[in-house]
Amino acid sequence: MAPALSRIQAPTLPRELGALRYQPMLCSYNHPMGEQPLVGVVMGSKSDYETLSAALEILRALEIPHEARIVSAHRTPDRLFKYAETARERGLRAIIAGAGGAAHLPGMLAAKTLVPVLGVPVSATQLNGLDSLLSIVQMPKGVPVGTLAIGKAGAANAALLAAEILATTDAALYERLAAWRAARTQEVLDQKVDEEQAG
Ligand code: RP5
Repeated sequence: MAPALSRIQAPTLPRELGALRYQPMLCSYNHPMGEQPLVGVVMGSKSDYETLSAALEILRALEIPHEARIVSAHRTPDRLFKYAETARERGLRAIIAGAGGAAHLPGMLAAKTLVPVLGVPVSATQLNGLDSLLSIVQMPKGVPVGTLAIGKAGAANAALLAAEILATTDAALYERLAAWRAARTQEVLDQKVDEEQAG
């Protein structure tokens, strides 16, 4: 785990990120968090956990209440419908859905709820996630799924995108996100190249 992920540092923004500084007047209302899950992380199989763990890691680091569930579109369709149908009343504000192969899970969830669905293609077959990417990204007009990159990078970005959605109405989360981004910038600013190693 990257050291900065385990603990959120004070939001000292590098000059490059000055524009990210939180401005209260931009936030018209504020929804501080409670204990109740705001983000649902759903995967088609336990075998997807390694990929989706990248999303869970980010949600934990940003202190966003969340839940993780295994829901298969083709093996547990009734569970899928129930999850999507109850998502809003249970307080979920975003759903991250990862699946491999034909990957119907994100699209079918999106078909049954207006809670935003962020799809993560998982590399699970001989096609290395390309099958899943095309399946998730090619939703027909009218039922959107926000599609991220294949694998762990996509899972991490799905969590960051969910956090950005929540931060539009949560000032404290905005500050934590700004700090997280600042830490990523600082990591690069601190990098040095050993010319011999670089070849
Ligand atoms: C998909 O099939 C799952 O999302 C998983 O990526 C893939 C393989 O599932 P298992 O055979 O490992 O259960 O439905």
